[in-house]
Amino acid sequence: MKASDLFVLCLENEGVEYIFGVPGEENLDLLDSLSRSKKIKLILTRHEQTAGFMAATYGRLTGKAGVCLATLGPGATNLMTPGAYAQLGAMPMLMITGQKPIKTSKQGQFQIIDVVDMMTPITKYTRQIVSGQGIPSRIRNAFRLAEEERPGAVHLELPEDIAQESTDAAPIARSDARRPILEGKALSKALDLIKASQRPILLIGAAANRKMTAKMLRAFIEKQGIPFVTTQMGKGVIDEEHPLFLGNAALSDKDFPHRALEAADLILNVGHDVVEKPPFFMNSGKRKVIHINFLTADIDPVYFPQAGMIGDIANTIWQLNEALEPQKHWNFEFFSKVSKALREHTQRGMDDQRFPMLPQRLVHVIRQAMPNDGIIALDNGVYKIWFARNYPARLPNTVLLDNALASMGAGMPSAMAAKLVNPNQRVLAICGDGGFMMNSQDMETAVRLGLDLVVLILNDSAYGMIRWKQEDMGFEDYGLSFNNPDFVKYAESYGATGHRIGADAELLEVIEKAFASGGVHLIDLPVYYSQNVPVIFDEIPRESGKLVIE
Ligand SMILES: Cc1ncc(C[n+]2csc(CCOP(=O)(O)OP(=O)(O)O)c2C)c(N)n1
Ligand SMILES: [Mg+2]
Repeated sequence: MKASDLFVLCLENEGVEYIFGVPGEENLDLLDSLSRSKKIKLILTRHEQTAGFMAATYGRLTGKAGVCLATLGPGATNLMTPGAYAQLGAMPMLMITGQKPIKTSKQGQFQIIDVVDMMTPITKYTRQIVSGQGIPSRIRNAFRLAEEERPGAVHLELPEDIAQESTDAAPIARSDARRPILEGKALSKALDLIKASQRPILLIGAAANRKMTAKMLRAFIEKQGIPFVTTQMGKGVIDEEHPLFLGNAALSDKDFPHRALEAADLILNVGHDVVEKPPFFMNSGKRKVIHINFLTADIDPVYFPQAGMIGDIANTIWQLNEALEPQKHWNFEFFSKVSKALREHTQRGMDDQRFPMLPQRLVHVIRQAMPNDGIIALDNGVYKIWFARNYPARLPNTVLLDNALASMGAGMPSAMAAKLVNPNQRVLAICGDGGFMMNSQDMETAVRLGLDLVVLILNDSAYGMIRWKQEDMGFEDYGLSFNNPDFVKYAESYGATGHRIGADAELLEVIEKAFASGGVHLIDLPVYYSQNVPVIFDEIPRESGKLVIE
């Protein structure tokens, strides 16, 4: 068999459904083999970054490695950002790149950089395939590593002459190894700590979203009555309308959930790792932390947990819930105050209909437009903080945001992948005018794929997030404003539908209509960010700081 045919067979064997990419000359043998696959669909994009973000999001939502494809040199360098996005964000993804023939080459160093080496710092595994015979084991190992905890990016380089070889090797079957589970002594040590604590709290992070621990955690919270805080990437594991919800750690500190974490004497940290911006610092030494995760903790100056419960998270929570009874001396009075104050605060601005729109109001309108299972996919900008903080996520993986690499440009591609994976759910991309324009060319891909997708552009004609930090640091307003294209005409030129919002009351109506009519819609919404600094840096710290433990 031709090696490139075997390569495709091995991908089929892994259950691959899509390859997202931009092929180059060096991928043509693989492309030809792919053209005969009945199981894998090639999704051509207009930039490798889009392909990578889509593959990573596919992996994030399914737990199966998403696959993207690029050529050597410039194609491979364009995959660096989504590679880092998948790696930091723990999203399983395989990047495949081509290469000139490795045995003989007549082209000198034209387009050649050491791609395998370049991928080293942003992958779990990066290899050049040097023989057709090696294809099955390389692919199997790449998928195993991408998908195993902690998931991430892997890379394989398939050179032209290897793709053309003939080989008699065959795919290696997927192994069904189970994840290790919590060991008994770790359970009893954790039980001692929890029983001795006065004010335990749960922190729910990204890893709890990965493997659907929602059911076990819900049962745990119901039986024990321990309140919880979510991290940005832990949103939705437990319904954020739950009465024991104490807020999302969207800001770095001094918000209501941080006050709760500070007041706790024991944090049960479920699935948070330090790649996501830490919601609490351990250096005060006042609080104990139990690290509940698939793997032991990465130690950091701000994170060095005293105990670990290592193993499959859902199983750990189940074991813990069986062995533990709610303790009479647990005191959640302060947490109740936090809960009340948080709820009061997040109501503010909800009904303020001034225009351009306030982010607080925007979040409220979008929550009304989205059913519980509707998915919002956020790019990176100021609004991400407001959505993380004020948008109650009702179900797992319905708020797709990136609080790990926090790259601009991923909002619309991740929404596109979410729609492919969940064709029956509403999917809304929410992007700044800066972030949207970083990959706006792939509107064409969304239209070509016939996706039903609504993209909301928050228009402040600026890199607002940086402008806001600039203001907070006391600098002059400089170097962060730009002009935008006419987004309505821009959408139309792609065969999509464009809308411009001119008043508060129009937004909900336009979104409803856009979802009802199907196809790709672009909505240009003017936003007003100038309240960010007083609210985030003054009002929230002041009001949350008033809460005291009696
Ligand atoms: C690829 C990339 N470049 C730069 C940054 C730094 N950065 C973070 S937010 C931001 C501005 C975002 O502007 P926009 O998308 O318009 O959103 P806004 O904050 O204005 O709502 C920048 C430049 C980044 N996170 N990612
Ligand atoms: Mg902007």
